[in-house]
Amino acid sequence: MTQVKHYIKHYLPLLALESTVITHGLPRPQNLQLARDMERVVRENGAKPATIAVLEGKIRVGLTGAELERLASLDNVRKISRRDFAAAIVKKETGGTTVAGTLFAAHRAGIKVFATGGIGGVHEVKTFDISADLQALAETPMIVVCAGVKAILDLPATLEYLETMGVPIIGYQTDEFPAFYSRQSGLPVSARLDTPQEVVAFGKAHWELGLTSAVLVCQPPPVATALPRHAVEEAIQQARQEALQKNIHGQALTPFLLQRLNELTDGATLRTNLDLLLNNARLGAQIACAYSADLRQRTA
Ligand code: PSU
Ligand code: MN
Repeated sequence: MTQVKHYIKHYLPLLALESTVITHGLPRPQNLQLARDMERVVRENGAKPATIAVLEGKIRVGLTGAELERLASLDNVRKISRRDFAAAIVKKETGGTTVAGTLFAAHRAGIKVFATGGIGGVHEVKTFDISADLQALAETPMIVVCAGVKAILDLPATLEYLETMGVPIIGYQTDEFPAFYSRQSGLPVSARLDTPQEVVAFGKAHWELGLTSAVLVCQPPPVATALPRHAVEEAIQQARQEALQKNIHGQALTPFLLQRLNELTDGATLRTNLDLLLNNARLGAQIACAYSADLRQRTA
């Protein structure tokens, strides 16, 4: 039995982590460092990390240190959303799973809690592009910890879409939807919760009704590296403009925008991105522990 299966069987705390952030979202060498740091933070907070990816055509839930290192070093790997699994399998390819892809594989493996940086969402109307993350959130009963929607996206439109799909938007210790790099967006959440136990109780109430969507837990980026909105707004506009001019679209758009923002802000957005990923890994692990404690109590 694999370690992950052992954990599931005994209701021990597991936290799923995605890998597109490693293969496409962050530059080298910060990507490998971050992947290792996230796994460490999860362990320090009492849970087992399961980073999810596709390696040579096999869906893998939980990677070894060597596998993580190899994934972080590869060029031209596939970015795997739900539509891409079969392609990677039949072509025996390797790739990083997006939020949507990770939700699919983690749920299939029996994992209940997942942490990421920022989910995908609706891009500006000029580049009609709605992330598959949103549909996956609508259909997958898991707790997903994030810092909101990546700020390169249309936040109000993304919230409208999630509302239509019935996905609860939880503000973690906040009444406001965080804006990924910034703590404020001026947009409301659908409920505020303040502890991991409250999040678990909310998820149980939601799913016991027979509702089957994810519960999106939105935690603002840490105060120390959070950026004021006006400090990133100009860079976001410029990066979007360049993407339009260069005709960058589809799966390449989000990675392009993130990389350009990092360059335009002299690394400030990258620092915030790394920080919030670790912060979300910590909260994800705490929620995984609370979920596991609740399950063990119920089944004792
Ligand atoms: N969070 C980050 N950086 C990232 C991502 C999330 O801090 O790069 C990734 C996630 O894997 C998410 C993807 O699913 O960006 C969104 O891509 P798209 O907009 O093409 O669906
Ligand atoms: Mn997209």
